[in-house]
Amino acid sequence: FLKTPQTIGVTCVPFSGGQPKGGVDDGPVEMIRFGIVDQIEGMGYDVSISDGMDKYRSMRPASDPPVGKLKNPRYVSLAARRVADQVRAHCASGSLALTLGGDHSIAMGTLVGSTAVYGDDLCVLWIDAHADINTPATTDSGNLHGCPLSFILGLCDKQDHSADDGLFGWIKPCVRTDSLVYIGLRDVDSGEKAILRKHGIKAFSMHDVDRYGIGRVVEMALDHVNPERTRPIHMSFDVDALDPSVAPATGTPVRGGLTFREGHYICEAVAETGCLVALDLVEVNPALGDPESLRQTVAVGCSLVRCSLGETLL
Ligand code: HAR
Ligand code: MN
Ligand code: MN
Ligand code: MN
Repeated sequence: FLKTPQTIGVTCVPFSGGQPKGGVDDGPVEMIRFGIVDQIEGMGYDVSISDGMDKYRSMRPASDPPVGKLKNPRYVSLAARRVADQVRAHCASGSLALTLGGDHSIAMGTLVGSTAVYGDDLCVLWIDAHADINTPATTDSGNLHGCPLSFILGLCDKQDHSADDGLFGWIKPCVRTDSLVYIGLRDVDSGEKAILRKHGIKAFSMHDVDRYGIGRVVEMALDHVNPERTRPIHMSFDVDALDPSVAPATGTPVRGGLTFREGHYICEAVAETGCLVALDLVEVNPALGDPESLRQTVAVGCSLVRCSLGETLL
């Protein structure tokens, strides 16, 4: 694959159907308003933007009753499927696919899109306070932003969620459990812990960040999924991985998170590999908190994106 793409393909996904709080669908427009596109262009990249971001809102079905425990299942499936098409198109043209969310359920789409092009050579860095690996059977909340990885890794039982019409049948398992690594975890459900253990999925929690420091953690994480630094990387960055003092405007903040520098260090280290082919920046919710919380969170989101594209490398 082509290291360090010169074109960034941006997909804006104003979507909140994977969780109950409104406002996260305004994340992309706020990052655009803050100037993320101009900033990326200013770094010397060409930028192309997927069209029809307004369509995501109008895709909401008139009726969308739960399937099992899963909430808004048709809406999430439809939106993710569109995300997959848009991300696939960017990757296929050799662009780095940058997806601005929206809640984290959209990663079902971003990963289907990136793996459609890069296959199982692709590895995944999941930066999050949460593991987002609940299956339709283990989820308590029924919120699909807590579930994307179980679909992508092929961990859900067919009966779990396709009682009616195989709503998520278009998502084929596309990432191997040993191609995934987490950084930042600190709020993992007991059912999720069992899944991580059963499949031996590598995870660096905040405890590991405290113990080893962010430098060693990132090195160990990359060594696990990408030892030669030759595999394409998809980084899915949930802004709630950061401490709420750094990124307050998000739906499920958990204290004890990454500092401003730790978050940026991860992005810089990934940029340094030259292997980044897809980046998701999700769960910025401009509706939560005061205007200053909003400004701070949008600003840090944009800053993480720029760092992932190499802004701070010398
Ligand atoms: N584990 C919980 C659930 O499944 C909470 C997960 C949600 N929050 C996120 N995702 N922001 O990272 O409902
Ligand atoms: Mn998440
Ligand atoms: Mn999270
Ligand atoms: Mn399934």
